[in-house]
Amino acid sequence: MLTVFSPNHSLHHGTELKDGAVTPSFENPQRAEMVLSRVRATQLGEIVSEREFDRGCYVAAHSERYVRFLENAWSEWEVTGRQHDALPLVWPVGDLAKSQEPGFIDGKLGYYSMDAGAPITAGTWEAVRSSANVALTAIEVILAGAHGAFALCRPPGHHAAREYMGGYCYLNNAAIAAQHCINQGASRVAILDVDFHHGNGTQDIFYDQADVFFASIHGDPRMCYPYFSGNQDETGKGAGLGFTANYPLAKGTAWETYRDALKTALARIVEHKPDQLIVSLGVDTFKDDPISHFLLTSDDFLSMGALIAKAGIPTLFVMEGGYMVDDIGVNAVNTLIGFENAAQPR
Ligand code: OKP
Ligand code: ZN
Repeated sequence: MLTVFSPNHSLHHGTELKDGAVTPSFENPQRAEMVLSRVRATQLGEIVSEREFDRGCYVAAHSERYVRFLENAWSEWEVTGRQHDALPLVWPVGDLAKSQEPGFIDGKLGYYSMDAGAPITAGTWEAVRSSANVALTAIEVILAGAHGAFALCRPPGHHAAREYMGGYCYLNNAAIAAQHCINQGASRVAILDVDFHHGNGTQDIFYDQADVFFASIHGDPRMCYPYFSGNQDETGKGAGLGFTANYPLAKGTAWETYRDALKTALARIVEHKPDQLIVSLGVDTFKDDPISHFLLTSDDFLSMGALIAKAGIPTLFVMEGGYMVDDIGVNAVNTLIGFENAAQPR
């Protein structure tokens, strides 16, 4: 299987607030390098660089003004004389209606975010747009007839909604790839999100669309980040009603229970008859992940890949989370190898 990778990911390395203290983010550059070395070591296939796409491809999944905010945020922050990462500190919740965009960067940061987990640094925009270009380059390989491809994206994307960033995510790489399929003529697409955390951003982007089916398996939001979405009763709205499916699972879930949810989600996906499947591949469901609470083993990822292959749909894997850096390469690539070994070439 072909892998698309951009070295520009390393331009983004931020901090986060952990238990009230500023620390280096769990979402660090080493993550992508570990996955890349494993792709090489296992000879998964060719590795190519991303190509350029115009911003219209990002605006297909986000608002124009949000993309402009991301593009300009660091320079607007820097000009105020601050050097540390730009982090939001105030949000327009409840009755503080989001009627108009603030004129000052500190206001904009809150206006366009769900949490303080997506720091803006000097290299963030360059890394973010390269990550989206990685996903777009890889989906074009699928559109050209490949049965599988791997977008080694970093930063990840699934918490990024049409108009906000959060949880290490800025542009929603999987959503951008999915909408690209539709814009290139696909009738229906499905997105399967197997990251430990609910893909609230992807859900937001496609919530009222019937052409993109979204299924997410994740830690129950009553106990797990992002807390405010991912319940089973969230199934879409308007024309999109019935085209979102959530499978929240308890902390401590291991493979057997996870597998049943995965089979159920895949059955719904097959029923949708998508032309393409995009997998938001977070491997933070791993038993030793430092910020998550499922118990999957490295071998379970082989089984996961095989089950996904059995759906028989051309599949793009898009890298999302996974924070046990020592094992992230094995776990991500095991999913791809499991898929390859079980896939029927077209
Ligand atoms: C991004 B992805 C919980 C802290 C949560 C943010 C997690 C973002 C995860 N103790 N911090 O879905 O892997
Ligand atoms: Zn995650």
